[in-house]
Amino acid sequence: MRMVFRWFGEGNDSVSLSEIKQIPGVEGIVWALHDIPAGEVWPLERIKEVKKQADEYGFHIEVVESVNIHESIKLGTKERDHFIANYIQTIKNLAAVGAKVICYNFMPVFDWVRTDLFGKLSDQSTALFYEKAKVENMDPIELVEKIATNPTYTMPGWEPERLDTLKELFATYQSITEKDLMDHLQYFLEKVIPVCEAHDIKLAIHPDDPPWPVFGLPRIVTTQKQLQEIMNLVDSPYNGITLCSGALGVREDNDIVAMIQQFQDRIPFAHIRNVELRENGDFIETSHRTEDGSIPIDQIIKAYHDIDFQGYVRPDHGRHIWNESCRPGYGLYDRALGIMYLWGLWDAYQQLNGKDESNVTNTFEFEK
Ligand code: DNO
Repeated sequence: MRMVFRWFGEGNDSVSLSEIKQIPGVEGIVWALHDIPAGEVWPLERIKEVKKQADEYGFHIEVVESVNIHESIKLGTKERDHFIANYIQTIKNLAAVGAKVICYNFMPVFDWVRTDLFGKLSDQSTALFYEKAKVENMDPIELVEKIATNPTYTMPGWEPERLDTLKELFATYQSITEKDLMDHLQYFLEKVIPVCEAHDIKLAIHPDDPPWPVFGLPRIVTTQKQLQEIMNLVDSPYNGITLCSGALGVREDNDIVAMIQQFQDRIPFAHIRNVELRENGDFIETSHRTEDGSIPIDQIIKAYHDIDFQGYVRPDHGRHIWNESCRPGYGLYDRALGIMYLWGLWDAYQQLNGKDESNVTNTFEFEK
C-alpha cells in the first residue's frame, strides 16, 4: 500500500505541502492542473512546475487526479477525435515526468453530486451529505442557478463559468443511452490504452458518485458487473480502476471486498472512505473508522493486504473538524486521522501475518 494525499495546488488548497509532509507515511501527492479546461493539453512546462514543488518535499507526483474527459468524447460527437488527440498528448507529457496513474471519470456533465457540503454529524462536525429525495425532486437547472448565486456551493463540474453550457448539455444527453455511453468509452479506450502501454502509465476509471443515474443522465460505472464490462472493453492492465470504497459503497448490493478480489490486477489506485447510509436512502460521509459508518473499512484493508496490494491509496473525503476551513471534504485533519487509521489496520495485519502466515490472515477480524 503506497500512501498518497490529494493536493489541489499552490494557492488553490488550504493545506500546504509542509503540512502534508508531517502526516506519517505519505510518499506522494495526488494532483492535477485544475485550471486547465477539460479537453485542453496540459503543457509540459506547467507539469514540471508541480514536479519541482513536490520535489522540494521529497514527494513524487506519480498519481494524477483527474485528467477530465471532454463532453464530446462522452457524447461521441465528431469533435471527439480532436479531444482524444489532446488527451493523448497530455498522457505523453505526464509520462515524461514520471506519472504512473491517471484517474478519470466518465460521468456525463457533472462529477460527484451532494445536496449539502456541510451536513451536520452528531458530533457537530460537518461532512458531505446526499439527500435522496431532494435530488429526485430537484430540477438540476434550478440547482445550477443556486450555485450561480452562491458559489460556496460549487461542486466539480458545476463551476459558475460552466453554467451557460449546462442547459444545452442536458438537452444533448436526452438521446444518449447507457449503451451509447459504454460504446463511447470503448472508442476512447481503444485509442488511448495503446499509448498508455507504450508510455507505462495506467488509466484508472473512477466510479460514478453516487452510483446510480441522477437528473436523468446515464451512468455506467456503478456496479461490479459494469466494472467488469469496462475491464473487458480493452483487456489490458493499463485499463484500470480507481476503486473508491465510498462512491461504490453507498449501494448495498456493491461488495467492495469482492471487487478487490475480482479486479486485483486492475486496481492501480484506491480511494478509501466511510459513509453512513440511512434508511431513507440518504448518506453522509463519516470518519474513516469502520464503526463510524456502514462500510467495512477494516475488511477492505484486509482484502488489500491479502492480495499484497502494491498500488496507491489515498484517504478520501474527510469531515470538517476542529473549526478547520477548507475545501469541502478536503481538510487536513480528518484525512490525516484517516491515514493513521488505515496504517494502523495495515500494520496490524502485517504483524499478524508475520506471526503466523499460514492461517491468521484468513481468520482475523477486528472486534466490533
Ligand atoms: C471527489 C473525487 C472525484 C474524483 C473524480 C475522478 O472528491 O473523488 O471528484 O476526483 O471523479 O475523476
